[in-house]
Amino acid sequence: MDVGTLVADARRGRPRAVARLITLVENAAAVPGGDERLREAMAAFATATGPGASGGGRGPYGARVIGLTGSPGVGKSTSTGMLIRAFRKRGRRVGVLAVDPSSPFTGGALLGDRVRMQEHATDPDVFIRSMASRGHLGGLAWATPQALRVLDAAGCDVILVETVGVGQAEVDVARLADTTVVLLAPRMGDGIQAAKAGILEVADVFVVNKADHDGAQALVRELRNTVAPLRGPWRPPIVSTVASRGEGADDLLAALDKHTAYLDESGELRRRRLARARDEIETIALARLRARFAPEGRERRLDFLAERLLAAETDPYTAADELLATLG
Ligand SMILES: Nc1nc2c(ncn2[C@@H]2O[C@H](COP(=O)(O)OP(=O)(O)O)[C@@H](O)[C@H]2O)c(=O)[nH]1
Ligand SMILES: [Mg+2]
Repeated sequence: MDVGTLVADARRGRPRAVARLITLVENAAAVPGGDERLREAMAAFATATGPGASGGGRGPYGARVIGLTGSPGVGKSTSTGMLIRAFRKRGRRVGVLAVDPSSPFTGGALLGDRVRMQEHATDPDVFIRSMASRGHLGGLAWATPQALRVLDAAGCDVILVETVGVGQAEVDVARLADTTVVLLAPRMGDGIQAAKAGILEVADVFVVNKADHDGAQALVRELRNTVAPLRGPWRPPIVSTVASRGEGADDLLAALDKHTAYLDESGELRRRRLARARDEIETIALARLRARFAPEGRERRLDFLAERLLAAETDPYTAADELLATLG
């Protein structure tokens, strides 16, 4: 199918076109330099999703992007399901991007669309997609913003991004999201001490999930003591939930709304989206730069330079200059 048709169909919210475009993003991430058809699609979407198009002045994406992060097993997928229901009750069109390989959404990119989300499988206003973090172009940092553009073009009002529960991705989601939800749960180690370094700092909203378990109250108190001394205009609220029973959905939604209002009023939304746009451009530029070495035999060139550096025949700066000199 040609890109023009895919783009038009995606903008009509046709799930197959949305799925195919996200597959295009995923596959292009494995190709040095990306994919020309994807470039065409992104060009079409970038102008269509700007203020005044679908966004109505809401910024580069019309959709609100909400990131959910936290350790594996904390309840991110379950909470995502709870939020889908809550936003659907409000009549919102919801996109979900699950980038957690251990997520029940995942298990093969296409399969993941269906697993465990049967409830929403026939809902034309819910798009669920998992993404694998394969690829040479910085993986998800390269692919996720483009997948967001596809979902936005499909008219999603809200996009929930469930992150990989491990490694740097756990913190990196904050650079993609308007609002970052950090989930914690009791019995997951030693409370907030066990939380990955840096993750508490990126929270706009805290969720203490599994509030049906012992230790939830203590965890809330511990968090409150951590958050209390925080200065700045936004102090992250702490919401208790039992996601598996849908309890706390209203409180969570209220906290998310409050943060959205804060983002709007403070100008922080614009600041975050500018930072996101910068990241997006830089990531693509660096990937394209890297790809330009490839035809020249970058690997061979690098091997050669590495040998010389090891043999003390050059210094790393000169070697880097020589590598850059092979660029056209
Ligand atoms: N008791 C209890 N179990 C929960 C709750 N939320 C999720 N779970 C369970 O915890 C496990 C991990 O949840 P999941 O959403 O897959 O976590 P993720 O790895 O963060 O996505 C699943 O078995 C869920 O059913 C909760 O609020 N209470
Ligand atoms: Mg999960």
